[in-house]
Amino acid sequence: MQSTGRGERRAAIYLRRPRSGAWSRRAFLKKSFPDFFSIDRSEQSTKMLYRSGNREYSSLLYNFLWGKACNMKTDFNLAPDLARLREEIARRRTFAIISHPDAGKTTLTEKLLLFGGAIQLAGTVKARKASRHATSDWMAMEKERGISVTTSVMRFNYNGYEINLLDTPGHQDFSEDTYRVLTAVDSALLVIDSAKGVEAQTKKLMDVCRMRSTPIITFINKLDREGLPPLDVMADIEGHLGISCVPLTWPAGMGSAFRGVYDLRAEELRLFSARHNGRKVEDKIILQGRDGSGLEEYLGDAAAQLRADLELLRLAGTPFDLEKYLGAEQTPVFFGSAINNFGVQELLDTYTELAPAPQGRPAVFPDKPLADGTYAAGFIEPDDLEFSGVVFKIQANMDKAHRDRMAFLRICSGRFHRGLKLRHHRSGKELNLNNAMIFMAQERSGTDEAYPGDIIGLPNHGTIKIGDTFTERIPLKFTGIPSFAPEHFRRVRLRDALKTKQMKKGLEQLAEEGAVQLFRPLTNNDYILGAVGLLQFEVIISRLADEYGVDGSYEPVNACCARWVYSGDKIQFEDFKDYYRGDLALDAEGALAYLAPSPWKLESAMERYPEVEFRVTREIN
Ligand SMILES: Nc1nc2c(ncn2[C@@H]2O[C@H](COP(=O)(O)OP(=O)(O)OP(=O)(O)O)[C@@H](O)[C@H]2O)c(=O)[nH]1
Ligand SMILES: [Mg+2]
Repeated sequence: MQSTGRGERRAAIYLRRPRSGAWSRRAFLKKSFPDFFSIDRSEQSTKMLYRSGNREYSSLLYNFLWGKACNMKTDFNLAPDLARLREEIARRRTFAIISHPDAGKTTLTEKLLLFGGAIQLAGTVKARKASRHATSDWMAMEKERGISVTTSVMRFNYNGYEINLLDTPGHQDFSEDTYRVLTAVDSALLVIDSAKGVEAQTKKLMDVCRMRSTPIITFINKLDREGLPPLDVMADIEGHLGISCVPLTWPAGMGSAFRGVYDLRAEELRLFSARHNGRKVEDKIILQGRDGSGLEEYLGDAAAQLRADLELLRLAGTPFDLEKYLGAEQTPVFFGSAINNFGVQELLDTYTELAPAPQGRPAVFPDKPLADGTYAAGFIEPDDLEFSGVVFKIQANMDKAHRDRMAFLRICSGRFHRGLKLRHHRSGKELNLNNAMIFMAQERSGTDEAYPGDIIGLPNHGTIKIGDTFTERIPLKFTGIPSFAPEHFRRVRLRDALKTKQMKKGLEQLAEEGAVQLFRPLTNNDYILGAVGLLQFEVIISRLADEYGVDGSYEPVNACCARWVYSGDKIQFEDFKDYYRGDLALDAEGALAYLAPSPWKLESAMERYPEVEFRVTREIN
C-alpha cells in the first residue's frame, strides 16, 4: 500500500471536541483537517470520498474520526494505528487456486503447504488405506472420489508473508462456490494440465476473473507426463483466454525426458528428481547460466533444444511488466510437476513477491438511499481504520462433534481483535467476537488478531448468511457476491419416515450454504431441491447420510426453472397466485418462487401477468 505520508501527518493532528451543535460534522472535521477533508468537487458528493494528497479515503475513515471526536476523553493520535495496519496489509496475500477439474489444484495446494512449512509430509488426493490424504480435500465424499467438492481455506506463514490460500473445486457443478470465492481474493493461481491445455471450465473461470480484473499467475502442471509443446500451451492460453503469457521458467524436455526447468530471471537450471516420497526435495542441482557447458552434461540431447527455446524467447518473448500483470493483461507462467514437488518453491517465492496485497472494494451505504431507488456508493480501502468484512461462504458441520456452522468472512478493512464488537447489518444486532477462527482446511484454531485479506470463521447457528456485511458501526454493504439460478430440480424422498425432522434440519442447513436451494410447495409437504449442477444432488444425499444420519433418495419433479416473483399490483398478484398455486413454492428464506414446468409455461405466465416481475435470482439478502 503506497502512502503519501501526508495522510498520517494530518491524521496525527489532535482532534478537539466540538462545542455541541456549533458545527455540522463535516464542517467541524473540515475545520480540524482542512486538507485531509477537502471534499473532491469533481466527485459526486454521494460517493463520500475524501482526499489527502493523491489518496482517497472512504467515508469509513471520516465516520471513524467523527466517532472518536465525539467520544473522546483525551487527545487522540491516529498515526501509529494506521502505520501498523498498513504494514500488516502489505505482508498479506490472499489467493484462490482455480482450474478445470483434475489439473492438479489440490495436489499443488498440498505442496504449497509443504513448502510453506504448514505440513511436514504431503498427502495425496487418492490416498491408499492408512496413507495420508491431501489436507484440503477433507470431506468424506472428497476423500472417496478424489475430487474437490467445496473450497478449503488455509492460512500459513511463508517468508514473512501471511498467506490465505483457497483451494477451489474444478467441476462446473460446484462453480458457484468457486465464483463466490473469487470475489473474496485479490489474485488467482491458474493451473493448466500440460497435456490438455485450456479446457472448457478454464475459459469460464477466466471470464469471472476478467470481470474483476483479478491478476493471474499460471502454473503449467504435469510436465512429468507427455504433453503439448510448451509454446503450443502458451499460444492456447493467449488465443483462448485473451491474456498475454510471460514465461518466468522454461521446461527442459517433458514426459520421460523431463529434466528440469530453467529459471529465466535467475538464469539457472533446476534439475528434476522424482525421488521425494511426499517430502521436500533438497537435492536439486542448480547450474548457473545458459551458456555453461554443464548444460550438455546434465541434459544430454535436450540441451540444444533448451538453448534454441531460450534464444527464441529472448528474441520474440514479451517482457514481464508488473503493471500489466496487476491489470490482468499479462500472466507470468511457471512450469513444473506438482505431484513431484517440482517448480513449486519458485512458484511460491515469485507469487508472494508479485501478487497484490489486499485491495479495496466497492460498497453501498444502505442508510443513504438515492432518488432512483439505489444507494450511495463508495469504495472501502483496506487501510480504513474501521473494521469491515463480508461473508462469502457458509459451511455446516465442518466439525461433526460441534455441529456448528461456520461463516467465512473476508476482512476488507481495519483490524480485528478478540472481543471486537461488530454490527451485523442485516439483523441490526451486535456481535461480540470472542471465538473467531482461522483455518488449515478442516483444522481450526482461535485467533486474537487479524487484518485485511485474512479469512476468519465466525461460528454461528444459522444467523449469518452469504453476503452479510459486518462493520464496527457504519451501515455498509459490500456488493458483487453473485447468486445463481437453479437449473435442475429433484424431490427428496426419505426411506425412513421417522427421520423427517432430521431431514428437514439437514436440508435447511445445507441449503444455507448456497450450493442448493430448498423449495417448499404451497400445496403439499414435499421438499424440492434446486441446483445449478447435477453433482450437487449427489453431494447432498452423501452429506445427509454422513452428517445427519438420514437415508434419502430423489424423484424427478416437473420443473425446468425457478423464478422469484414480485409485484406492486396487489390484485393482479393475488390472481396470479390463485392461478399458479400448484407451481408456487417458498424458498428457505420464505420468498415466493414460481417453479415453471416448461419454458413455454413460463412465457405464457409472463404474458398473462405483465405486472408480475419474474426474477432469475433472488438477491442475496
Ligand atoms: N503425473 C502427474 N499427475 C499429477 C500431477 N499433479 C497432480 N496429478 C494427478 O492428477 C489428479 C488430479 O489431481 P487433483 O490435485 O485432485 O486435481 P484438482 O485440480 O484438485 O481436481 P478437482 O479439485 O477435482 O477439480 C490426481 O490423480 C493427481 O495425482 C503431476 O504433476 N503429474
Ligand atoms: Mg481439488
